[in-house]
Amino acid sequence: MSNLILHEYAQSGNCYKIRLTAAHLGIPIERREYDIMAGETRSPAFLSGVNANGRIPVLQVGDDYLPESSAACFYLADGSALIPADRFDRADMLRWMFWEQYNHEPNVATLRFWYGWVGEENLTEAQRLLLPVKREAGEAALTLMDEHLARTPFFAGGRFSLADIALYAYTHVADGGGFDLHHYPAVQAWLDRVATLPGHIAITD
Ligand SMILES: N[C@@H](CCC(=O)N[C@@H](CS)C(=O)NCC(=O)O)C(=O)O
Repeated sequence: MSNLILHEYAQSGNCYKIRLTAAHLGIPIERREYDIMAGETRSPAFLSGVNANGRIPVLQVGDDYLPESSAACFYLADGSALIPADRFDRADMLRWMFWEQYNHEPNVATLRFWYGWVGEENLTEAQRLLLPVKREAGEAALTLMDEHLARTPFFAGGRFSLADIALYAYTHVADGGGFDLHHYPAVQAWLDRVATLPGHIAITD
């Protein structure tokens, strides 16, 4: 594999997904930190050289740049046991990763960011109006996860996969967005299951 550099903001769950995938696979990655609160991913150099979309994470593979956390995890895990061999299970893993990006992250992670980084007092009027909408959608996502995990130990194919990594990243810190995980016992049991797997690393590592 070419030399790998992760352009990141370490506390971002999206960046953690890539580090966690690499840790499970024993793949070494060089890390380069950007201060998103200071707009470092919006500089002309970043936009023209790293990601025209102005966001981290970006996995640099040799001279090529791969934005989007799910794509980067898939690149690292291609051909490994983190991606199910069965055709249906592989598609089902992708289903949960797409769902994470559309139904989970924009609610669970956004509230964590608004409360923990922006600060409630600094929210715009538009953001303030969205607070109950995102709370309800985040709770719906956690409820759906809880119902699924009451029936199966992991998200896809009954085994630990990238779907679990993608969903673990922001779920385990959902309390930062004001979500009470005690309401979701199957999610809590799954979080413990994931955190005790060999190769696991914390978001702070
Ligand atoms: N869908 C993208 C989301 C990337 C994203 O939203 N990154 C945020 C941090 S988690 C960011 O770079 N924010 C800084 C900015 O928008 O300026 C992924 O999964 O990688």
